[in-house]
Amino acid sequence: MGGASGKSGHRVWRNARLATMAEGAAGLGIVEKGAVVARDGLIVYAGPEADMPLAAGQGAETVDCVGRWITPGLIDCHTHLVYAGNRANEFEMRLAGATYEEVARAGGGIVSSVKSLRAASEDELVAQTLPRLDALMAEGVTTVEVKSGYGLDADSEKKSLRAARRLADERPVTIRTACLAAHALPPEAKGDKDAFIDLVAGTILPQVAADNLADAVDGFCEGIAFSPEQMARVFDKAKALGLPVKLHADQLSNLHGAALAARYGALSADHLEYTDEEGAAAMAKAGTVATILPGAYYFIRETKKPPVDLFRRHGVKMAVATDSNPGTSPLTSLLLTMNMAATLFGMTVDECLAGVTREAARALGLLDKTGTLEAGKSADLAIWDIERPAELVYRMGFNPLHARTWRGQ
Ligand code: DI6
Ligand code: FE
Repeated sequence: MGGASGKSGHRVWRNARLATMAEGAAGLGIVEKGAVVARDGLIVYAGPEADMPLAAGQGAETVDCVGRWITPGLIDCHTHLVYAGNRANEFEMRLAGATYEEVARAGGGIVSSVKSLRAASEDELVAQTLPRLDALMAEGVTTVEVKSGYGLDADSEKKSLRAARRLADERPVTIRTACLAAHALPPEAKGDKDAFIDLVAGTILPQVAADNLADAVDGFCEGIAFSPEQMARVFDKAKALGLPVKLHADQLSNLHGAALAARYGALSADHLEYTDEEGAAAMAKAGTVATILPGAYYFIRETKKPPVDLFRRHGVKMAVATDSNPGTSPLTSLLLTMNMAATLFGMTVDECLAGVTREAARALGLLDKTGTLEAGKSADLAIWDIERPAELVYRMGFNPLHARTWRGQ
């Protein structure tokens, strides 16, 4: 919108309604007659237009928002965005009545995505991922977390994380990466999970860390994946390498993954359909964010809902994310994800919007840099053609984004 930004990247958005999402402010931190000033990529002022310091706006390019709403740029804090091909064939098999096991025996499941990813070049991975990233960005997303986990050997995990990092060269967006080598057992491991965990902790994570390819270490703690003891070995290595951890926990059964994540001071524990009160209490104490993923719940027709009420009662912060992946959540709309979180899990509009802004930033360890409209943070904004914030959660398949700004641009 408007022309090119001023020489110093100095811009004012005025005549706007703000949902600042600032911590401690009531609800969405609404400012009715608001303005945001950005300079050199950072917010220098966000608040009532009448209180804007004269100096802040002087000489800036001015954008009249004509009453539009501004929220922080949206943050998708849990995706498996980098993959090759898709699994629409498995979707058809399941619709025809095949079980997950039958699909897996027919060469489907995570292993089929592993085969495709290993066969793809880094360039092909970037090219295949960009349309998915573009779909997210078209709805005002300015930060995306991207996991590996379809490589499952050192070279393929590194290829996938390099492809993820390269997305940030191709598009104006912040990319955070997580190494999810402990996602599934590759065929060559021949059923030996402990030996594969040795490979993850002894070889894959050290190589990934040496090349600075991961901002965090993730894992899948589940009967069909890895046990809490095996995940603890991965987390011990992550800690030794100085990397924060997060966990796919209690998605299909209660292995007390949430409590495990909390014990390691995890940034977040994700899914959590089967998490119990002990797990919620442990997360609250550790400050571990609960990342709610309604896309996977919907797509695999899960019936057990994550205990949102327990999280509320214990004061666990909740993020909301797409879990975008080819097997259980082929979803690239954070707006639709919010609608699902509200409709399926009873999350409020305020919780959904906080979940894709402030709490998603917290889940990535980025709350000091983005996630709210406050001075000192990155000028990551989404500007919406809406009358009230609830419209962002209410609609299904409609995109009211007017403009998007990343680091002031
Ligand atoms: N939980 C999930 O739902 C996905 N990964 C995970 O840890 C499944 C990913 C896939 O099926 O490709
Ligand atoms: Fe996931």
